[in-house]
Amino acid sequence: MPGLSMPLTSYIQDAELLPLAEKLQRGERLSFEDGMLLYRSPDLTGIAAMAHSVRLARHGRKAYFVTSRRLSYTNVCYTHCQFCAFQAHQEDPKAYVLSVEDIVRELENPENLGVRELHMTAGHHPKLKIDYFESLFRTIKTHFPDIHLKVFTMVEIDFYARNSGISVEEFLDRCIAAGLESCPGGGAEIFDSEIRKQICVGKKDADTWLKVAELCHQKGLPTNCTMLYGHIEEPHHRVDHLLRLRDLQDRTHGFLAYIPLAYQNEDNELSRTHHILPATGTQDLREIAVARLLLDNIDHIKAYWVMITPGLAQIGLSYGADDLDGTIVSEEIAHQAGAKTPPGLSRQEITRLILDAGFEPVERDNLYNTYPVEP
Ligand code: V47
Repeated sequence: MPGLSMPLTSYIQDAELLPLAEKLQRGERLSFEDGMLLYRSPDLTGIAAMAHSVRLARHGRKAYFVTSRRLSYTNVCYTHCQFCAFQAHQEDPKAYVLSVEDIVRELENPENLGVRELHMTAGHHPKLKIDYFESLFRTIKTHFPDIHLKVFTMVEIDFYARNSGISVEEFLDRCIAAGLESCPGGGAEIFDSEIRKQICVGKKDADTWLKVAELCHQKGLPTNCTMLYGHIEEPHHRVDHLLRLRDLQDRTHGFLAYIPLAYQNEDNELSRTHHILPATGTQDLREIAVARLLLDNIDHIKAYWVMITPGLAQIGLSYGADDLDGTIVSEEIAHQAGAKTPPGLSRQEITRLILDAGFEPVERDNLYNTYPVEP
């Protein structure tokens, strides 16, 4: 990480943070204890100053976004995560599976004109196997060769490989050959096993998520990574989670971006069994800043407007984030769990958010190739 030139210490009120600022100025890595302090300190402005300095050193005033389309090919899921409001059982009237033709028809819809990234994640459907995905990816790539295919959480890869009776390696090789180009970062939740037992009993463990991510990276398939915060976890679970991501990134350099996911607390089992208040604005901003400071080897930190609102995501650009994700068009996972944000934003709306916050909008694809943004 490059050293910093700003006199950071002048922004810091909490003297406990000064050694962290000095470490950053020397280009040194922060520790587990430093991470705990970042969650404990009341001096959010000081933390923001450090995160913003790191962000400026890495990206200047650039703020990235993508013209994207979000789709979930099925909501049928037999994993049963307690925080999820999207899942359905096969017999449920709201259960659906999109056919290859449905997805092609959807992409032909004029509202998807100019889409550079198709981001697809979904449930664990017991009837879908490798041939569905091969056919889906080949057909999309034939009809829309310019759309980047960003599909599957690590747990979907693990599930659909087993469901197809093949190894994860073979599943990945066949999907890559059919057109898969990267993977979203979801499904990581919180790596701590005791918390997982309470929020996603039955879901594969942290080691599986990390092992599949490592395999993807070894095969040259970049992925993103996430953390679900603001439910029953404690700060030490979050620091542990972030440092496990950082350790893997040291080995593979395969993570493109990290996205903190704010727990949406409606219409799911966790919200029925626990009284969990939604994260506040400062908590959302702190998550972005802490990630920027601890994840010194992951280039891009997203402020995900769907879960924290466009206005707060815009402010997140000054708390360490360099990316506002994308236009999305339609989103189900957060909205079914109570997100009150719009289903999508136009390119003009995202550009305006970035310009108003004093940053330079840069349109990108999922591999961070960039494209000119017309005024
Ligand atoms: O996998 C599910 C999480 C993920 C809830 O890679 C919930 O660019 C909050 O992965 N409250 C889907 N979160 C979103 C996701 C994502 C988002 C933006 C960008 C990228 C990227 C990835 O959301 C799921 C799960 O981990 N989730 N339910 C909920 N109630």
